[in-house]
Amino acid sequence: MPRSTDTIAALATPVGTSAIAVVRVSGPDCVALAKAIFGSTPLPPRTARHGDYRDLQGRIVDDVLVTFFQGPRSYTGEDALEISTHGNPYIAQSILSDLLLRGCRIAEAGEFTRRAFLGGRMDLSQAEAVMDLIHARSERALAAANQQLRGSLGRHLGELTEGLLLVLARVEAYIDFPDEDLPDEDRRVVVKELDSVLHGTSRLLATHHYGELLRDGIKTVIIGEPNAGKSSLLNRLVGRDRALVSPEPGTTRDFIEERIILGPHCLRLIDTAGLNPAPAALEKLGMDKTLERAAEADLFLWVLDAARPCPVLPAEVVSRLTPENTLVLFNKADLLGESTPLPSVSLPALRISALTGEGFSGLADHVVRLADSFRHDHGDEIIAINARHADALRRARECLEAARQKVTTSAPTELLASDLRGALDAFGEIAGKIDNERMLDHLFATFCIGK
Ligand SMILES: Nc1nc2c(ncn2[C@@H]2O[C@H](COP(=O)(O)OP(=O)(O)OP(=O)(O)O)[C@@H](O)[C@H]2O)c(=O)[nH]1
Ligand SMILES: [Mg+2]
Repeated sequence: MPRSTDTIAALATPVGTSAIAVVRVSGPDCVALAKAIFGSTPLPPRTARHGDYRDLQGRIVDDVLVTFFQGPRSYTGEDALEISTHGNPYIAQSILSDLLLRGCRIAEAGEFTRRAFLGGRMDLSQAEAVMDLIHARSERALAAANQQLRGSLGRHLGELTEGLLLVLARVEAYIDFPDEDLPDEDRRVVVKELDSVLHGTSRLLATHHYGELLRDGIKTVIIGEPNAGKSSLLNRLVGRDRALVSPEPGTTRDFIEERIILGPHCLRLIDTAGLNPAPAALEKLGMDKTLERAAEADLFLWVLDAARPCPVLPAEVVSRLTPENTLVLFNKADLLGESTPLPSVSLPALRISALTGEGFSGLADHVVRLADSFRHDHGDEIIAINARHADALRRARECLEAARQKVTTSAPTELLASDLRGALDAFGEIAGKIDNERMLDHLFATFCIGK
């Protein structure tokens, strides 16, 4: 990998007043910079040193802690400095301006991580995990990011790649002998090995949905007839009066979305306009939005007024409700006697009161169980691929399926090998074994400056 010739610097903490701020520097000039700024004794690697930051004019800007990381044992793999200043944006800015005068350049978004990737410190799926780690909003999302950062996805892909290389070796042995066809026995072995790689690929691909849920939050749509207590439920789950509540049916017109943490999960909780079988014009507009949200929901909380007969919901909503994605909530339980029977429904149901909080711990437990069931079993590991991984895996699967077809129809081995190489390239893309500057620009542009 080419070594960077320029030294980059950036603020690694948010701009604002805080206890400390950290300025990060990486590149070949770090040793010289440290010497010029902090005096002549070389900084010992990986040891925090207290000292005065003196700018080019010799003025003390701040007393700081500086840590020198000697390449390759640093985040980027290059020599690097981390300067912890008092958390005053003016101090951090003064230090950055001084570093620029001394020849550094301001880092681009994600450039430190990009250097770590280019320097072989991590593969691309691990670089993405750094982003996931920074943005993780829930215990499960954090666990998945931590595992990916430690190479879980890379290991799974490594196994698939090895399996595929064996197949390719078997097939390529025959390419040099055009008169000899792949013997039937080898053909059978190749099909078996391809099936195993295909199975592994599909298993990884199946985790994409869970990956989306972990990264974006689980879209949990609250539905039900007008006045059932949907907004009251949202307010109690959010912990504040977020939505208007009133005894008048048809209070909520537009949908209202709030993120909440429920146990180890992050939910995107969406309160909607009540589903009224005979809506007035304005109510109808609100209901259309409810139907749109329902079409893309991951989970449903169907709120009913426990004292009223079970309402009829639109067929397009009912067809989406299953025991795996829906919890029926008989609300207003406080108005019922303990022994009052509830209407029977064919979906899991609970008695709750959005007014008193009755039944909410059972509600939380049930929703957590439903959310956990989206996870695909990979033993103790949480694999949750992102859209880029899914795109590459889909292409790999297409190539593998084409290859399998060719083996069974005795197509020329060159063509078979070409499909296998296509699948290998697609696997390689996930770890970043490709030379695609545009893709890297695009990917690292989503990082923050200083990361
Ligand atoms: N007693 C009792 N009243 C409740 C409960 N939950 C909601 N309510 C009352 O029921 C009425 C309707 O509540 P909302 O939360 O506005 O109902 P909604 O389903 O959002 O209604 P729309 O937005 O009109 O569809 C309000 O007067 C609430 O105070 C409950 O658990 N017990
Ligand atoms: Mg409402």
